[in-house]
Amino acid sequence: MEFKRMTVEQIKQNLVEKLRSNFGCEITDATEEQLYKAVALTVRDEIMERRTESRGVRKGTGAKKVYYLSAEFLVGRSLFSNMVNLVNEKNYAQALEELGIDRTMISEREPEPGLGNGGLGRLAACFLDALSSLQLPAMGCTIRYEYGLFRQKLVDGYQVEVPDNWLDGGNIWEIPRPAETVEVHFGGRVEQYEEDGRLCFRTVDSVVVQAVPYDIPTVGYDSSMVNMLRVWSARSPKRIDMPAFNRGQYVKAMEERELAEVISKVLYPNDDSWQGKELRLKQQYFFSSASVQYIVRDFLSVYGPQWAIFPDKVAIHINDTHPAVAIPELMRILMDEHYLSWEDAEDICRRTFAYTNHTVLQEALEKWPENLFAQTLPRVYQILCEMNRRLCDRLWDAYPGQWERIGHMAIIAYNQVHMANLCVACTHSVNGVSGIHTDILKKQTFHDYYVMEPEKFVSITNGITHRRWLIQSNPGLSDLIDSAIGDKWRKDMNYIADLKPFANDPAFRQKFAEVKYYNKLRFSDRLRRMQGIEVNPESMFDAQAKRLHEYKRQLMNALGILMLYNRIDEDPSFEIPPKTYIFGAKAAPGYQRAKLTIKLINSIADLVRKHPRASKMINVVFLENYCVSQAEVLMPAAEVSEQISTAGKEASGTGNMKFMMNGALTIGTMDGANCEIFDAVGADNIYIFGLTADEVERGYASYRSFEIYETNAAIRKVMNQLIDGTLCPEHPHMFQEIYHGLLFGDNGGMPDPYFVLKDLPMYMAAQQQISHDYTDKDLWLKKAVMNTACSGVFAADRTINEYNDKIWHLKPLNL
Ligand code: 26Q
Repeated sequence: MEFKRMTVEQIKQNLVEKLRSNFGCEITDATEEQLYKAVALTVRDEIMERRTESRGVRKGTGAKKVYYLSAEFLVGRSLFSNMVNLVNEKNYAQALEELGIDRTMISEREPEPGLGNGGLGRLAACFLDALSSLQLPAMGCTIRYEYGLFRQKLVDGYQVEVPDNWLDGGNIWEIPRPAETVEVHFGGRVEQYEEDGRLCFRTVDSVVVQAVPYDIPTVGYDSSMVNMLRVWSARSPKRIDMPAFNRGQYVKAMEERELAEVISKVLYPNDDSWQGKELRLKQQYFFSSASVQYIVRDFLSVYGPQWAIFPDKVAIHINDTHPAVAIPELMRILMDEHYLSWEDAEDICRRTFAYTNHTVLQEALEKWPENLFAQTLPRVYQILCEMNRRLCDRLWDAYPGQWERIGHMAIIAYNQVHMANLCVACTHSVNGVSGIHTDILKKQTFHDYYVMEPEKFVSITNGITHRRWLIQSNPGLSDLIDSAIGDKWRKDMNYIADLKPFANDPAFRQKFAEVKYYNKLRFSDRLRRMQGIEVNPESMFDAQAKRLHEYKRQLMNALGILMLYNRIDEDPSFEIPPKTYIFGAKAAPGYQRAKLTIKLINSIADLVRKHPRASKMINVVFLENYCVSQAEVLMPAAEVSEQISTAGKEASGTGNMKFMMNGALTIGTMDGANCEIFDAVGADNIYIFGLTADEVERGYASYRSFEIYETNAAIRKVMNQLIDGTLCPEHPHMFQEIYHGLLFGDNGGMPDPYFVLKDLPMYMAAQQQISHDYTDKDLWLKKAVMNTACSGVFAADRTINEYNDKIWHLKPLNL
């Protein structure tokens, strides 16, 4: 189907009209912000137009729909990705140029919604884009955090957090739906009563919070499909009838209002680590309950109370355990509000819900104190107790007498509510996010469940939307690909494989290199503009960009650079091709070790900068405030992608895919989706090193990092530099705790639990191989082209098709 697209003339007219009607100004006297808004409103019109075109087809088809519940949706900026998905970015570019409006300025005027921490939230956003592009009916559901993830500033090499007030200038993309407000209840107590001979339950004396929805449209690529991201905002119902004349009451009412509205105030900045905060539990219930209430209402409005077909019309996906409370909430609504039996409600829930696990780190698994749960959500807690009682009965039949195993599998045990067990026990599908991750779920994390219900466990490797991560962020490479193989890959990434033969075409490789160089210049310019840092675009760009965590081992990268520095310092004849090491990473504000690692990286950067010879070969830069918009400029510029987590720890990784799609070579461990990247590109086009997950597992009993310190002089030297004042003469003990953790362990734990020193020599050898190969331009470019050409399987479209075939069973709408 061919869509109506706004012509250049129409865009220009529309834009001028928007400026006049919204701001009463002309192009010449509009502020940058007004210009941005006028462009965004024009694009929004085009999306809504597209939606109307296909509305008739969509209504009343009785199609099944998936609701993707996620505490995070890290969507990034929307303006240019919307232009891409409308397949109209060239007309917009021309219109802006003819009006003399700077594209980069317009793009950077848009606030980035930081409604997520990292991988999990970004994955949800990629999925919504793919769902719309594949014309599958879907809705994303999350919280409208007033403050997203903090903005990171670097002050004297330390991370400083600044609030992210992204909503201050208003949000062009959201459509408020106040008429669809629902109520969510907290606290109170449960009363039983009888009605028509039936035992009923109601909660009294609870605090009511209103959930107000806003919809953000996601338009599919070259499609009229528009799926909504529904974001819920918390509001107190007590705002109009405040007895203002009574000052005491007035203040009290205001306080209550604050307490209710704090629920959607701020995103918790933790990533892969869990804390039992009451407010966090309230956030989870707030958006889960509001979403489930909406889902049930919507179902009733189309099908009436035909509960038997609910699972044929509705799929609810639980993105990690954060929305797991949606399961007992649906039980509650079906039983307490619609009088279904326990058995029927339980059966509907099992057939409706599916769960994705994103971590095997024990410290990241959500376990709530039982009494907190009982007080905050009394009725839901009652239901959970009954679910747990029935579950334990079944487990007792399967594992008679095995108390410890049953306790380990229970929803409630040892005064804790175990959210992952709730999800595994009460859904019809549990999936991991890469092959190795799913294996670990089966063999370790959920082994006892796996032997009971092996068919419930599926592996679906993550994917990323090539529309944002290639077409939008790397237009140079996208045009080059078109010129070689046509543009079919834009709609279907399987066609990118047609690029493989071009790895052997010298003319193509040359152009590929030119695009990469252009992207490095673009990155360098931005770095100069934003941080006043100069980098050499002729140097090799080596990037590690992801949240800061010990298991991701930014520390190993940093120590490796220090070792290289030492070699240069000791041996005047030693040379390597110049390298720029780029770090981008936010640390959770309470994670001291992660924050100290940021300071260490910046201290090493300073040391290198002061060395006359080392500074010619090495440059270390820390990219401030790594976020989606930064990634869009970094990924296309990188040549080496650091994916160096301790094997067995990184569930998948998705940055690894973004880098390789843009032609960077991976240096990595056999962990997460690195294994799939290895399968896709072949051993010649990736640099694998280090312990395997099995070796790590065995190593816990036998590994002694101190032996490495004693026998390896180069490692001994960098370790000593952590505490001898080399890095920070004013505070020689600054990095003492890193030193101590690596050699002696943190408060009673094992030394170096992430095997940094163990893998370091193999890591250095792989880096050396990279330096060697990089000097052979042809060889290197062949590998780089092959990485892009083999990236088809990492398209989110492939991932979503797998979810649909294995779990949701939706039919694409024929628009
Ligand atoms: C939980 C409770 C309280 C506060 C915060 C949290 C919380 C928030 C976010 C816990 C975990 C997260 C995020 C986890 C995450 O991003 N995991 C990553 O998911 C990616 C997508 O599947 C994978 O690629 C990464 O490997 C995995 O680390």
